[in-house]
Order: sequence, then C-alpha cells, then structure tokens
Amino acid sequence: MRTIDESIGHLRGETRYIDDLPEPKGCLHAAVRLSESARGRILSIDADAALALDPSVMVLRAEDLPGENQIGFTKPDEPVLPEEEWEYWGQPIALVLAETRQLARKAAAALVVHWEELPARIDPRAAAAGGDFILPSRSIVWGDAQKAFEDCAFVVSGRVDSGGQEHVYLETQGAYAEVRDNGTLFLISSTQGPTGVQRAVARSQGLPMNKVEVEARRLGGAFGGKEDQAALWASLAALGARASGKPVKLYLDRKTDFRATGKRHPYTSDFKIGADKEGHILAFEAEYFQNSGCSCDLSPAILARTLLHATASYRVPNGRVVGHMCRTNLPSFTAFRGFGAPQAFFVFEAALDALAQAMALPREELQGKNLYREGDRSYFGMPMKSVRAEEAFGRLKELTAWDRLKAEIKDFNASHRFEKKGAALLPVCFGISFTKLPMNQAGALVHVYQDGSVLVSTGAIEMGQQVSRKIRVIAARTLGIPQEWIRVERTSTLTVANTVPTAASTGSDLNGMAAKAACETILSRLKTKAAELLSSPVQEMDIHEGRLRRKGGDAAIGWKELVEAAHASRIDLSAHGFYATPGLFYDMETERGSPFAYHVYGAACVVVRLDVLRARCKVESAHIVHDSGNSLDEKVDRGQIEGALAQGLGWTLLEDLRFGPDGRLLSDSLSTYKLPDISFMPQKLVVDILPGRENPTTPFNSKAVGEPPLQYGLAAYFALLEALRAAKPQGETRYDIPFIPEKIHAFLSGSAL
Ligand code: LUZ
Ligand code: MOS
Repeated sequence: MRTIDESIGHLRGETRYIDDLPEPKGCLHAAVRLSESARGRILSIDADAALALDPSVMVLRAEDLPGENQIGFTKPDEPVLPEEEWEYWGQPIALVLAETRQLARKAAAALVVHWEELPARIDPRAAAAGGDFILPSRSIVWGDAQKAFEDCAFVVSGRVDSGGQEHVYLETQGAYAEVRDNGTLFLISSTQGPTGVQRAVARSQGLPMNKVEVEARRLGGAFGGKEDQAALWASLAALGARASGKPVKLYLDRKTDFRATGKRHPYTSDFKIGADKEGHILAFEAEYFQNSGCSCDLSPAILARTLLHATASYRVPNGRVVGHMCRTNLPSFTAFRGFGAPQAFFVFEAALDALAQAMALPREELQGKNLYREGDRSYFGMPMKSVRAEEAFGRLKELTAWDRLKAEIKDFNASHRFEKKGAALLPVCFGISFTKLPMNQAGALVHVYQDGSVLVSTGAIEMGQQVSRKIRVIAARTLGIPQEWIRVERTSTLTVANTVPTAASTGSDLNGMAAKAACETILSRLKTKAAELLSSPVQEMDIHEGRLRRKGGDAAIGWKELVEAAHASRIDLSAHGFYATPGLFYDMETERGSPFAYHVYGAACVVVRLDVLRARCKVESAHIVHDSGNSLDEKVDRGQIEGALAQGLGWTLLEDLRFGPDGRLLSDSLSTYKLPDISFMPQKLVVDILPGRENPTTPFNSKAVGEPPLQYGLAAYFALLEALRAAKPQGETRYDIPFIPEKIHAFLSGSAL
C-alpha cells in the first residue's frame, strides 16, 4: 500500500492532464472563432469555405444549443455564444468541430463573418460617468469621516491605478465531453468548480443536473481563472458532443486563451486620508472603479472582498468606501489569487504613503502606529481575534535588522550616483472565507476498503497547490494510520455533490474539515467494534500508527485486522462528511457582520536596487514573516508563499496587461506579456513562519495559505518608490502599477507617459 506523490509525477513529466489522455475512437476536436472588435453585430456567418475543407467539419452556433443560451448565474449576461452582438474583442462566436485539431482551427479561420461595428466603451471611469454599471454600487460607511477630517492635522488625497493580470496557468482552458448511455453527458473539465460546470452545462443543454457528470482529475494551474470561467469551454465541448454524437475535446492554444478569457480586474481609485499630528489615522475614504469587463461573472464577490479589505491591516475609526462595477467592452474580468484584496491593499498603502510624505515621516512609523490590535473591531464590525499584525511586523523588523538596513541603504545611496536602493515594509491581514456566505460549505466521501486501504474524495481540486497532500495528512491523522495507506481521489460530481469551487484559499480548510468529519464517523464505528474485541470501554480505544491499543496500553490489533473484523460484522466502512463554517454572518443592508472565519497575518520587507541610467530595477531581497498556523505541510506552505510572492511581484513590477484604445488585447502572447522568472526573483528570499496557535475552524489548527502572501509583492512597489526618491527627491509620485521601466523613466525624467 504505497502511494506516489503528485509532485514526483510532475517532476518526471508523467502527470497526465486532460489533453494527455488517450482519445477514444471517433473523437472530434473543437476550435472557436473569435470576434474581431470590441463590440459588433453579427449579420451572417458564411461557413461554405470551412465546410468544404473536410467532410468531418461541423459549424455550430447559438441556435444549436438545445437548452438556454445562458450560463451567467448572478446575472443572465453570459451567453455561451452570442446570438447577435458580441461584447468584447476575442469573444467566441462560433464552434467548429473536425477530425483533427489542425483542421478544426483551419476551418474556424475559414469562416467568413459579416458584421458591423457598434460603439464600445473601454474606460471604466467613462462607464461610471455614463452610469453603466454591472450591478448597483456598494458602500460601507462607519464613524463620521466628514467630521473626523476636520479634526485632522494632515489630510491628503490622490488617485491610484492598478493593472490587470493574466493567469498564465501552464495548462490552458479546456474540456472533454462525451454522450453516454441514455443521453447522459460525461465531462472532464479543467476547472476549479466542477459543480459550476455541471450547472452551466445542464442549463445550456436543457438537462437536469443528474444527467451531467463532471470530473476534474487535476489542473495545470488555475489561480482563479478556472473558478467561473471554465464553464464556457465545458459548455462548448458539451454542445459539440451533443450535436455530433461523438466525443469532443476542446483545448485552447495560448493566444486564444489570452484573448478570450478573463483576467485580474484593473482598478482605478480615488482616496482621501487624514491623521492627527502624531500620525494616528482618523479617517479614510476611497472610491473604487472596478473595471469589470463585459459581464457580471464574479465581479460582485470580488468587489465585496475589496470593500472588506479597504483599510488593509489597519484600524481606522471613521470612513466611507464605495465600489463601482464598471461595465466595459473587454473580456469579463474574473477571479485571480487575491480576488480584489490586492487592489484594496494598494490603495490603502498608497494613501498611507502619501500621508507619510505630507508628514515627512517614515512610512513604517505610520504603519506600525496604526496596525490592528487584539480586541479591535474591523470597520464592518467584526471582532478581530488572535490578531498577529504587530507581532509579525515587529518580528520582521528584527529579522531584517530594519534600522541598520535603512542606515546601510542611506550610505549606499550617498556613495552611488547611478544606482540607488530602496526598502519597504508591508503588513498583511487577509480574511479567510468566501465573501458569499452560502459558499462556505464542503462535502467528502471516504471509503475504507476490506484490505484496510482508504480512499478519500472531496471537492478540493488539485491544481498544483498540493491540496490532496494536505487532505491525506488530515485523513491519516484523524484515522491514526500512515499516510501511505490513503489515496486521495479526483473530484467528481458523482462522489461529492454541490461542491463549491476550490478558491478563496479555503480548499484545505473546508474540504479538510469535511474529510475529517467523514473519517471520524468511520472511526467511531471502528472503535465500537474494537471495544467489543478488547472487551473494554470505547473511550479507551486508541488508534495510532495503524495499531489499535487501549489508551496507555500495548498495541493489540492491527488496522487491517480491525477493518476485516468490522466488515465481517457488517459495519458500514463508508461515510459522507460535511462541513459548514460556523459563526459567519453578514447583513448587506447595514454592511455589518463577521464575514470571515479568521484572518491570516504577516509582513514582508523588500529591498530593490535601481539602475538609474537604464530605468531598471532588480529585487535584491525579500524577507517574509508569515502566519500559516500549525502547518499541515510546511514545505507546501513555503512553496505557496514563494509562489504568491512571485505573482505579487509580477503584478506590481512586471506584468503589463495592455489593451489598445480599440479594446484589442495587445499583450496577447508570452513574447509581449512578460512573466516573472527565476532571475527576476530576489537573490535572497527568507521565509520565517510564525509558531502556530489555536484556530478552531480549520483542520488541526492549520491556516489557509494560497492568497494572503500575494500582497507581499506590493512591498516591491514602495521599495522602488524609495529608491526613485533617493535618485530624484522632487520626483512626482504616481501610484500606478505595474511599475515598469517606462514609468520609472517617466519619474526620473519628469516626462509624461
Ligand atoms: N471566490 C469567491 C474567491 O467566489 N469568493 C471569494 O470570496 C473568494 N475569495 C478569494 C478568492 N476566490
Ligand atoms: Mo480564487 S481567486 O479562484 O481563490
């Protein structure tokens, strides 16, 4: 009974993704034809040339869908294929099937589309001025900001811009679909949310959900891009399979994926912040213009996370934050690791920086003075418990010998004319739970087979984050048997129904608790049997390292024998487990409540080195102090922290997602969209994990790890700002990321961009 870890297969290149699975006989390949302007009306699509290419070619459009041409669940604004109007450049408008992938793509290109241009909007502030919102705007108001600003010794205001971000999962979006017995549909989807895919396919195919089976074995990365937006590609594959009667595989090439799919939301925001003369922040206001793109998708949930992270890691007694979901003719922006929180963090840290400038104080002094403390209430009324903001911040200052580091940088800058260094600190406080309350639930199914081996299925999708490893640790610890006896199976709508997507960093929290509950059910049945076998009270039964013993006594019976005995006594060795995070509530009317199970704390220090003549910067070092609870697997957590930092640094310094004024994506390939690589990463990277504490809503007091560390990337932005100010003290600060060389040059030369 040995199991091989996923990661070994990855290293050997043996791991199979959907596209690596053998294709059944008769399998057709699908390709999509994309729209060619930001907004247009389809007059006709001439398929003659495409059909003439090969007898296997089929062309499908909206009217070929047997069900509803709609997969938008929060709002019905997401057709599978547009009937008349397309709403962004790169929207799939027709599906083409053929015997080979090359042929399908060729046929898609051979379609002749007659269309007319419609007026389009790209700019979110223009959309807001025109009142074009996805849903009504939302605001949280607390204290009395207006009055507080009057009492402030310092008040500053400004504007903050942050760009979008491409997910660049290694495995592009795709799905496989097949019609099975009695008209049921079977799909394999590269999705974080098989239930969402099942629901969308059922709806667009006019089938009940019990006739649609979706499985997800593993994904080659997702980062939020496959939380909601895998549903479209699965719905298209399903359309192909139903229409042709043959198995259909749809896989996007990289360029199509870049053009057609959503990304991180760009934000443009205004802020106002005020403090007393000691630097205590008294009031904060922000107005966020979220560029939502052409449809609703997850935008409201993302805006909610923005509004719930508006003051970042700080206590602010008075304020008002407003968020708008601005509709534009761009691909619908979607979930991306951090989910609206990084944008909010940037706005608040920028405001704090502006305040520090106005007060001529070091940023870190204002930061340190205003951090959340134990017993505080957040501005939306959540009691902040187990607060570790000051602890992490203080520990980081020790770890980096902050005062000495600053002095060294000062000396360096004084003695170097064309090179400057800068350093900045950035605290993080990130709320864990889905902002949409009903989503905080999970299920699991556990089987103990007659030979003692164990199979666990949950809704947790393995996308490279090693959640299956964590689930295995949880099951092993709960049952008291070695990990090697346990296998974690793929996620399927057959084994666990109504799953929420693996998202919001909650994958191992929610699914781990559900798996634990299922294991506990079986364990208690086994212990009852054990008590009978040992003629002892059940409370004294203890299973440890695969052996049953009386508490404090000698090992008596092996796990396998116990399981066999239980089976012979006709005891159920399977169980379903369920978990719903307790204690969550939120009142949307008053915008008050406790929407999160807990917060994750941490802090980062980044040092950058600026090459003044070339307007380039290099991240020299990053030190991170992070709270990952009682880690279920510390190596995995370190990997997540480092990976999130890489993505955060990419977002702040490098990744330049750019659309033309006509709405066409300009950065549509890996030659025009730059990603962080190994040489971009800091030469020195130190991750210090805080000792764990009690955390009752998670398995074994662990903590979620996926998203909180992405925010650390913002430290690099402020470090670069410090370096630039050393080079040009009177330079004009624009809070605008990514801070790419063009913008560095603009700062140094004082020119406009
Ligand atoms: N997805 C979601 C998320 O649907 N709700 C959330 O609150 C969330 N947070 C982070 C990442 N994905
Ligand atoms: Mo999400 S950004 O899919 O956790």
